[in-house]
Amino acid sequence: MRYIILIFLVFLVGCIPEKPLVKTSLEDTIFLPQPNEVSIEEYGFLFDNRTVLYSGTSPEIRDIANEFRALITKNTSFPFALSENITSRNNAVLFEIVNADSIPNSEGYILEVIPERVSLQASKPEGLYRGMQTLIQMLPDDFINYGASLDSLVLPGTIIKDAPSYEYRGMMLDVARHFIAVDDLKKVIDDIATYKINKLHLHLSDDQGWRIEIKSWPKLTEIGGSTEVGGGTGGFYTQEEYKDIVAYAAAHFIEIIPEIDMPGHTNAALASYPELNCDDKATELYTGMRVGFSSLCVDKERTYQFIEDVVREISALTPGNYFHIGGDESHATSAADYKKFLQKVYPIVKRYRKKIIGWEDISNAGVDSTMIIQHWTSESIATKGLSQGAKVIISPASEMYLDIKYTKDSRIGLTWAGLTEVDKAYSVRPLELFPDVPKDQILGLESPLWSETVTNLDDLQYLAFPRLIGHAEIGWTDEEHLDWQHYKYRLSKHDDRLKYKGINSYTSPLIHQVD
Ligand code: TNX
Repeated sequence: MRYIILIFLVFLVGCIPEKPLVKTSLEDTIFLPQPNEVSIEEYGFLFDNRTVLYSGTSPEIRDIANEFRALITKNTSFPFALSENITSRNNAVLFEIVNADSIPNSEGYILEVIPERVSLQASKPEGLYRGMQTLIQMLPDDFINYGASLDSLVLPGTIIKDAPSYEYRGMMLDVARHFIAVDDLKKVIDDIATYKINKLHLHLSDDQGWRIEIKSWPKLTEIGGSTEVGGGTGGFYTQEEYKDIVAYAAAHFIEIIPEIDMPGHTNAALASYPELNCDDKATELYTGMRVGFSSLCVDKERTYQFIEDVVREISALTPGNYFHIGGDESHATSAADYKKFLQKVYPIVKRYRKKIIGWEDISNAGVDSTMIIQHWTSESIATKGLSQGAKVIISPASEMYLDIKYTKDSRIGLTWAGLTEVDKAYSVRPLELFPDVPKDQILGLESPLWSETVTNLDDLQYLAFPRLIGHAEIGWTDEEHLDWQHYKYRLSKHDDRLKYKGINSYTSPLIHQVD
């Protein structure tokens, strides 16, 4: 009897039709950023009714796998069942955590697409998440963009071994000059995650607005949050909303970095509380675009209580490692006061166990090797900070400021740093900027979007895309693989995906011209 069953089973297995081998190429696949090691396999992976998705038992990885599953099941009739335990490595899509010895970088991953399986491996969930973005970019355009219902779905054969060049790959949004609503912020998070960006720095306070609720200083948002550049109604994030943003970003493996700019860029606070001013008189709210006219009162103890309260409340809401203290353009503070002020602020931030980031200007007040300076305009000031052991985030205005106009005809944007077409934005090379600095002192890159001229999501997207995509590639892809012609070609083929995602990007003549 046993034999009969066995023979029957062997017969059954024999009846399952072999999956046909499908020849594929990577020709139509557009990677942005370009992975660091890509090899081509002759045959791709064909999904069918019996393809199973494996995630293991960790809820974090199940969530990542489920995100991929949702994409596949939306446009196919395949059940693509999710299973926690691996029963077969055949006809399977596997999301797996492996030992850090084989994939040391926490964001690194190995993606193998062969006829038998799609295997995505990483040593940490963030590596799987980054790898999943690569995998999504391999899905056919018709499928992703137009939701074409497919009976056959093939992923091109490849083996990709990938890891980021820099650990810090960020975007900054100035929510102070013009407020950005929570839903718009979430849309931005969705979109930047595609390009493997892992930090979102929020510039939460400036002369024109204070944008985060501080329970011990409620007038900051009541008064300081009530307007913006141009005199609109402004706005602010309640602590609950901020927590929601932090959680939403974390689900995209993006860390939120809060910035409270000080001692300058503080008019909104000075207008909210008379006691923060040396003369005890509140300033008027400000809705213009000038910089460098405001300063906290450096000699008052109350100022440091204020800073401590703000740092304490925001740090408690922010699980990430960093706190950005601004420190730029403090033209209304004397050099001596500026130094005195920052030397008192550093220990406050350190007490809340946050790593200090400041604009490169803080190098003038002295920095140490636990701190990070953000380079934006002066290589010599940044070099001063680097020689004191600080690390640097690269954001040179002329290549990386997303608020600078593309051409003189751009409908919005500023021009103080020149004009930044898409090719210029792609030309930043961190190692060339600071050739004498070891690579590990360069933490990474960040693209700031100041919002003096940005009034809505359309404006934001127009200035950020596609320049941000180029910066994301420079942060991820090793310098030896960066190539403008190749990038330009990929960007030109990427337009449809941007449109499909509802990203109102700038169409540059440079990208669409043939040369
Ligand atoms: C300079 S960059 C500033 C901002 C402005 C920006 C406009 C920096 C640290 N400060 O206050 O919004 O230029 O491009």
